[in-house]
Amino acid sequence: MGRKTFSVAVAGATGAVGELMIQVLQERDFPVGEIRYLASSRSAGKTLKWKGEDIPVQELTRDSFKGVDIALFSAGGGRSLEFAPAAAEAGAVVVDNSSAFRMEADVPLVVPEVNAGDIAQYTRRGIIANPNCTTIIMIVALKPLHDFAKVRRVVVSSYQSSSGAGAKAMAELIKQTRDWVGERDLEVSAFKHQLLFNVIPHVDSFTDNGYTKEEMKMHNETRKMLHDNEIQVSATCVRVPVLTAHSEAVSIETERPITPEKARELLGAAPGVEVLDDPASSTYPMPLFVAGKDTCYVGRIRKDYTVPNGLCFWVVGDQLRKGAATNAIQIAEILARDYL
Ligand code: NAP
Ligand code: 3JN
Repeated sequence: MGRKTFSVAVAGATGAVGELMIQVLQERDFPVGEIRYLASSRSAGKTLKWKGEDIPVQELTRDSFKGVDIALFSAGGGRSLEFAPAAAEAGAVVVDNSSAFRMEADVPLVVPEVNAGDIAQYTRRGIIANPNCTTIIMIVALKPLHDFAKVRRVVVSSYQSSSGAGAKAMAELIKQTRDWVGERDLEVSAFKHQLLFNVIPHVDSFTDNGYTKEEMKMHNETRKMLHDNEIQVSATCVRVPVLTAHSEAVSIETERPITPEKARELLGAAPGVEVLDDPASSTYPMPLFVAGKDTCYVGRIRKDYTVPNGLCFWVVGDQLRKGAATNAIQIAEILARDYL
């Protein structure tokens, strides 16, 4: 008997995350029977490859999901709100990359290395939410430390690459670089300010408490996935002139003490994480070398001498891969293996 296959739709197929989801489905040999590419009317008629074959991109509509088993959404929150319920209604299980449903009580928010068991809750709405990319990269490292020492407080600063804001934002940083070299005026539209030669402490919009939405996602989503509403996360999210992969400087306070040696041992054994930590040889993770990888890399592990049970570390992950596409496909793999 042949392997069971699934009809898979990719909504947002022409975007940075969508294109990578298509690539990751192929890399991981996901059992796709039929593939359907969906995007805006602007892209209708274009073609994208699937295993060497040209597949037309269709306009995303409420009628796009007949016969679809798994619908992977990365077309922005507005499109998720409008079309994900229609996809679920048509019988598909939606894996949604946006924040549209992440904090809804009846929608599981899942990083397989952290809370794969929550996937079972998908039957309530037919939707599983993929967390925010910056949160995913932090939580894969936080989880083994939390299991051992119970994390109570996190202070994190992110260094987020331009592709986190989409394909056009990454292209703008490249163009700013070319225009600067060519002594031409620089165009600024993807971010509030020029990113080249700059860092911008502003990711997503500001909320009433002075934090940005991106920063509050890190707090709220971490609590939901760890099933712990007492953990406190104070984040400062910063855009830096890097093309791909987000870096994060993380300081944690734990209930029980944890030594750097124990943290290195736990992180070394944790799924989805690799330790790169040898200051003597200038070895630590950097986005230039993490881009394109599915693993999140941790280094600079040290005791935080300013608090009793404190630990600092540095974690870097490709936000388009583990932060979005790979995490979504890992969820789809569990659905295909255990539920569908
Ligand atoms: P992107 O490169 O700008 O791509 C956006 C995609 O959405 C394109 O395929 C676009 O199609 C489609 N789209 C836009 N308006 C549409 C409409 N009215 N109807 C149907 N499709 C429409 O953005 P991205 O970086 O891939 O991110 C997409 C979403 O994924 C984000 O909004 C966010 O919710 C989530 N996400 C992103 C990241 C990240 O690191 N980038 C990480 C986690 C989650 P056209 O090409 O036809 O315009
Ligand atoms: O800016 C980044 O580095 C990550 C961006 C994520 C993002 C961009 C637009 C909308 C999100 C997200 O995943 O949280 C959303 C969203 O809220 O859906």
